[in-house]
Amino acid sequence: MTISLRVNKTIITKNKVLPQETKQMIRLAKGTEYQGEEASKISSTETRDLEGFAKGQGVDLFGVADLKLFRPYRGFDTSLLKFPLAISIGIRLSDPILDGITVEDPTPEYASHYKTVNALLDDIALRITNVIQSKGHTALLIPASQITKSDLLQGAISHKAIAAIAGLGWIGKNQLLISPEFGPRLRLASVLTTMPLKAGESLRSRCDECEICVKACPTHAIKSGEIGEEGWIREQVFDQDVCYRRLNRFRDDPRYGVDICGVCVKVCPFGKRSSVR
Ligand code: B12
Ligand code: SF4
Ligand code: SF4
Repeated sequence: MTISLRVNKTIITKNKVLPQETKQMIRLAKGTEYQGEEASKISSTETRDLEGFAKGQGVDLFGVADLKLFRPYRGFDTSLLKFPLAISIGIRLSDPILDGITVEDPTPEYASHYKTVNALLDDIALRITNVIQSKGHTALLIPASQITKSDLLQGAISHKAIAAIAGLGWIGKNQLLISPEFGPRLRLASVLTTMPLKAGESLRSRCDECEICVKACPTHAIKSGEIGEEGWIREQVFDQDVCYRRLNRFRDDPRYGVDICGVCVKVCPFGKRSSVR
């Protein structure tokens, strides 16, 4: 029996002797995994292609995290670490909307923006997942904003950790991902995958002596701690319960209807740098 495969409009037949480059294309089309130098060349090209695709769909930030660097925390489902890599995507938020937030009023505009950006992230994460699956690899998208363990106030996996490992930014004192370009004024989603891709390198924190978010938080949830080499326990640096109670108050208000506050997002000087005044 003769098996044919269409690669870039060329029909290639299994019985024929094929040049090295063509063999590589067939393996790529089939999604075969690689080793060594060949693997790293291919993964760089594939990573650039996937980044180009994601940016064409509307993401502002794209990175790849090596999940060997992920630190499982209490309640985390370690079976997710069967995926060697995770793609982090980020969409920046609108500066005028963020600038409009006050301690008294997170604004209906931010509430609507929150929903739109979450939906867009989930949509693009699904498209990325489908591209990866069409190449024969496995991909699992983690939605932008889904609490899967309500008793622990946790999602399936931390988008911030994935983005930080991928080198898109650092985790600031406000416990948010701070990108050099947009500060914390962004939202994130992730796609866990087996596709061979080139992973990024993490950045060092640039919070230094700043404590603006610590002082601005109306519930005093932020405790001025920063991640160290040895990691940290969220509960030691952040009081998620008082923050969540405030978000719930706004969610129950028909003007907003979602879990928002955003003061610690608004005040960070790294985000304000991107704002046009
Ligand atoms: C549950 C949840 C909450 C809870 C708990 C918050 C918290 N800090 O954990 C509540 C309801 C209080 C909350 C509040 C808010 N949230 Co919220 N929330 C989530 C959600 C759904 C899950 C977070 C989670 O699982 N936390 C569990 C803990 C254990 O993990 P973690 O805090 O993320 O940190 C761990 C990792 O960093 C990890 N880690 C593991 N390996 C490694 C390796 C390295 C190198 C590093 C650095 C770290 C690391 O260590 C930490 C554990 O100690 C995420 C979406 C998601 N799936 O990530 C959004 C998310 C974190 N929320 C977000 C936002 C914006 C908010 C609010 C501003 C609300 C708003 N929209 O107005 C506030 C801000 C509160 C704050 N300052 O942190 C954004 C953050 C965007 C950003 N720039 O970072 C996210 C990512 C949603 C999104 N799609 O963008 N949130
Ligand atoms: S979202 Fe509001 S309450 Fe929660 S940490 Fe940020 S500023 Fe504080
Ligand atoms: S406001 Fe200052 S301390 Fe807080 S996250 Fe931003 S830079 Fe870091």
